[in-house]
Amino acid sequence: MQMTFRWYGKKDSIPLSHVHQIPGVTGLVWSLHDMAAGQDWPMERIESEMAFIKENGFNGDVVESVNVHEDIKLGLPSRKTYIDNYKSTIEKLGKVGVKVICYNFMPVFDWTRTDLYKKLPDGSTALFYEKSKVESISPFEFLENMKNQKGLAGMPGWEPERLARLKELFEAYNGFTKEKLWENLKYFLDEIIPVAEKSGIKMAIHPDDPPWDIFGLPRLVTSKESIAKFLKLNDSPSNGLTLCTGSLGSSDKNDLPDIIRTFVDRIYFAHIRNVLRYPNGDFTESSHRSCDGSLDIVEIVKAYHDAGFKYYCRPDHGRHIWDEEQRPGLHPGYGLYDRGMGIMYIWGIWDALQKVDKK
Ligand code: CS2
Ligand code: MN
Repeated sequence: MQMTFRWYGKKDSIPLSHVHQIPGVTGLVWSLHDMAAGQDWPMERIESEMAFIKENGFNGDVVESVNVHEDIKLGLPSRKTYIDNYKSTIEKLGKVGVKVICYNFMPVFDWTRTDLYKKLPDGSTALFYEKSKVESISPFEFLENMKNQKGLAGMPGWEPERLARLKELFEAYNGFTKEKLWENLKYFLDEIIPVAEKSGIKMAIHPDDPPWDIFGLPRLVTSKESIAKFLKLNDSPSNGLTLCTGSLGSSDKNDLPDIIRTFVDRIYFAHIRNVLRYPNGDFTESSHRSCDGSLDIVEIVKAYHDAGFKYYCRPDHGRHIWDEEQRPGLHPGYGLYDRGMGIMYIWGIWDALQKVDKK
């Protein structure tokens, strides 16, 4: 297993010299965060970002994300241009040695939370989802409430250009069915997967977060059954998964170790984090430790270990601890300290299992 760390580019508030001090991190997970969904990424920008990553002693094997334009999800005639741009971006990323591209196919909103700095009993803060808040208000009211939260504009999936079109997007999705979205996803895959194959790239879809429909918008990648359906849409080994335990794990219906064991051959990117679910459907992100949340991270890491998992892993989100919410320019959920501790917990389990294996 290769450990990576998500990095927001040269403007990231966390110095790379600090990332280096987390044991065993060999790769930075990167993107050109200023590119709008649907743009063809310029080769010079790709090359210079990759060169910078390498000069700093990391690999840039994993890109998260190349975002999918809404017109592709909606299946509009204009998707042709956006799919062509997507293919061209895949080819260029392949040329500089990228191995895995993470993306998602969630309509309108990427991950959704109601509070970015919810206080936990230990005084730290974390991303929090209050079910009744999302279910009782319109997406427009929801957005108004969220706009006041520090750091939101810099979060992937919540870019101001995307949100400015919210009304228009909701009109476009009016009456849009899950079947139609599956169809458009298959169309997209059949177009891009052959290009990924030729470019030596594994495409790795990120599951929907949370894994259920919100604001009347259909969501697809939410469970074991839907993952099986997704993989069958296009059987190529280049059509794979980012298995995010925290996203799938906010539903108590998902048995994560079982899901990992079932699909491990098609998992190219493991996002490992814990969530604490409440009986009313709310959930908060928690420390990685198994006893701090609802997910058994030990069993999750064991599932990867038992399968001899060789691909990439990252700790996904962390809490904000040691006053880190005051770090200027912090991306909520992406501080240094708790992600660093998450990595050490994952390595701790991994190393212990290695040792047991050798005995
Ligand atoms: C999130 C997402 O849970 C996560 O990994 O931070 O924003 C994720 O990066 C995208 O959904 C992947 O396309
Ligand atoms: Mn994730």
